[in-house]
Parts: sequence; structure tokens; C-alpha cells
Amino acid sequence: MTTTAQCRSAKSTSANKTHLPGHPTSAFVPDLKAAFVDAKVGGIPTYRLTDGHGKLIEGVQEDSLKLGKEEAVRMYRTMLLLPTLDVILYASQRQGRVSFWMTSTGEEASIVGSAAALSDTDEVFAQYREFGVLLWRGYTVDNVMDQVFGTCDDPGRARQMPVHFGSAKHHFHTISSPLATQIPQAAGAAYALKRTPGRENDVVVCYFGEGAASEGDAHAGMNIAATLRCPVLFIVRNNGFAISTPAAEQYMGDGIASRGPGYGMPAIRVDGNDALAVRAAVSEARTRAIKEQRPMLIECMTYRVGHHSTSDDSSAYRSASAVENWKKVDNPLHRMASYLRDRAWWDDAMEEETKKAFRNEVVRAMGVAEKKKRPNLSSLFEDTWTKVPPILQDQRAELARLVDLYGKSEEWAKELPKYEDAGKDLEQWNRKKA
Ligand SMILES: Cc1ncc(C[n+]2csc(CCOP(=O)(O)OP(=O)(O)O)c2C)c(N)n1
Ligand SMILES: [Mg+2]
Repeated sequence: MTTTAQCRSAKSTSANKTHLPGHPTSAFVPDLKAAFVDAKVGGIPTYRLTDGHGKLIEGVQEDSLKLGKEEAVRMYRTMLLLPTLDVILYASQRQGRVSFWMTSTGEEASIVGSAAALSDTDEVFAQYREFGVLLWRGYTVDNVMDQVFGTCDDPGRARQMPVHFGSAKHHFHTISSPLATQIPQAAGAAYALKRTPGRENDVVVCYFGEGAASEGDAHAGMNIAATLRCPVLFIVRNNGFAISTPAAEQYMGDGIASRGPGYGMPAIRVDGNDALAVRAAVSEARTRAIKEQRPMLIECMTYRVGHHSTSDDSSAYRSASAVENWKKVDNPLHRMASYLRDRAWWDDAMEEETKKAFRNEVVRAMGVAEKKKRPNLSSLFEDTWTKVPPILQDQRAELARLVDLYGKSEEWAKELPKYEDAGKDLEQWNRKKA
């Protein structure tokens, strides 16, 4: 006598598909060699619309770009502002005026091209090299300087080191240094977004580098986004390096795009130095993410021209001549400028004028920020708790005591006036005086 379970098992083993819950439609094969799969490195193509000189590739219809003069010029101007800020802030760090900076040089097309494809209310979770998205959304040079110099006008109240931008107004979540933490956060935010009435047409956008993609959090975030069908765009900037680790040592698969099918999400590899291709790819991914309610993976292939940060010297692990070469090949700024010039949307005079105006604006804003006060000392203890807990009350009282005790010493007397209220705001918390 046979049981029902035995019958089912007999039926499934004789069928030509697995029927098992882990994968109900996998075909059975008896050939051991054919049963192994191996990802073909380089098998995923790279989407591009313009060649290395900014000319549309044969067969690409200009109309299909849906890109008018105004937006194209705005894209290029935003791309140009990035290196202006980079050059001046990088030099300022060397002069000791700023403590830290990270450049975007070489990656302008990936950053601005993607920003241009988003809605201003899409929620952005960035790594640290994508603050160009904020510039695209209207964050001003003064806002940049308030953050970098930690002034009393910084909405983050000077609590983050430079580059760790955040702006609720611009739907840009505050950057945090530990790599990849933004990936599960983005998945969670996208899950919340799809359950929030009125946000049906928004997505979450999560930027990260190919290095961060090796973190465990990348797996956790992408898998949960796929299984819960979260509308999130994972935009990877594959810039060839994770500080000193070259991409060739970062992964053995076909870049990061190959992971899309592994998680069950559509993926595309894009020429990240082609602003028009990045814009088109992100725009399509965004439309699909909303319509299909699922995540999308976009891998932008680009090159980090600058050092990793002001704390790095990349000559220790790559040759200066390689960098010089990459500055010329497929240069994102040259390609975009040439596209505009070919349509008579841009010329030498505009280029000169814009660069000069940007330089003046950055230097002006820097001078203003440098003279501003820092937030007052009491602000250190505010915002996290509705009611300041006893342990922080004790610390605040201790700081008040120290300011009272040492405030007139030479060093403190020099420092305190740099803060709003010059430390006087703390007097009310000094228990000895109260
Ligand atoms: C969890 C964690 N590990 C290590 C670091 C140090 N670190 C900062 S940036 C970085 C490289 C990241 O490279 P990638 O993700 O490719 O971004 P890129 O800097 O190239 O834009 C490393 C290792 C860190 N910030 N957090
Ligand atoms: Mg990288």
C-alpha cells in the first residue's frame, strides 16, 4: 500500500521540473557540467547614448531623450559647480580652514544625470559623494558652507563632520559614515513610502559605491527590498576604487549589476560618464519601480579622479599617469559640454562666465560662513530627547561649571566668542550658581 506522500514524491521525481517550494520550475538535468552555472564576467552590456565626445550614437533618436535646452544646460551647470566646490574646498582643507572634504570629480555625470531623472520629493539616501543631488534640488552654496563650517545656520546644528549633508526640506537623509548603513534604511523607507497615502508616485533612491556593496548591509537591504517589493532605486557608483582597493579585487562576479537577478530585481549597467544615458536609465527604472512596485539596480561605471578624501593620497596605490589618462577618456564634463555646443546651447563665453561666477560665489559664501558663529553650547544637549534625561542634564551642568571655572582663561576666552551667546547660555544650568 502506498501513502499519498509517497505518490506525490513519485510524481515529482518523474516530472521534468523540481516542484519544490524553493524553486518550483527549475528543470532537471542529468549532465553534471551543464548543471553548474558560472556568471560570465563582462556578460552584462553597458548602456550608453553618446560616444566619448558627446555625439549621439548611431540609431539614437534625439527626440527619445525628451531633453530640452533648459534642462540640459541646468544639468551641465550643476555638473560644473561640483569641481568648483571641489577645487576650493580641497585647497581650504590644506590651508587648515576646513577639516575634511571629499571630491566628486570624474563622477559628475552619474550624480547629476541621476538627480535629473528624479522627482524633487523622492527620498534620497546617499553615501557621501552624491551631494550634487542636493545642488540639483536647489541647495545653495551658502547651505554647503554652513554645513562644512558648522555654523549656527546649519540645519544639522554643526553636529556632523563636513560632507555629511542632510536636509529634510530637500528629502535628503543625513549621510552617515559607516558604509552601507543607508541600504537597509532605504529599503525600510521605501516600504514605509508605499504604505503612505499620497506618496504613491515617489520612490526611495539609495546611492552607494561598489566597495560598500561588499558590506553585509547591502545584502540585507537589497533582499528585503526585493521580497517586500519596495519601490527603491539602488544606484551604484562603480568608480573603480574603494579607497585603495581596486574594483578588480572587490568582487569576482560581473560587477554589481549581476547581483540584480540574484535578488530578483531588474538591473542595468550604464556608462556612468554619459549624463544622458544615466538620466534615461534612472528615469526608466523610476517609472518601473513605481508601476511594478519593486526595486531596481542601476550600476554606473565611472572613475574616481580625485583622492578618496582629503585624508588620502592615491599616488600610493595608482599612478598619476593613469589618473591623467582617465581624466581625458570619456570625460563627463567634456561630453556634456560638447553635446550642448553641438546644439548651440553653450559656447566659450558661457563656459568662462559660468566658471568665474561659480568661483566668486564659492569664495564669497566661504568668507561669509567663516565669520558666522557656531551654534550655542546648550544646543549640544537638544533635539534628541523631548525631555533631556538625567545623564545629559548632569553633563550639561558639568559643562556649565567648566565654562564658569575656565571661561576667563586665555584659551577659553579666545574660543567661547566663536559660539552664539559665548557660553553664557549655559549659566542657567550651573547647579552651583543656581
Ligand atoms: C563599515 C565601514 N567600513 C570601512 C569604512 C572606511 N571606508 C570609508 S569609505 C571606504 C571605501 C568605500 O568605497 P566605495 O563604496 O567604492 O565608495 P567610493 O569612496 O569609491 O565613492 C571605506 C573602506 C567605513 N566608513 N565604514
Ligand atoms: Mg568606489
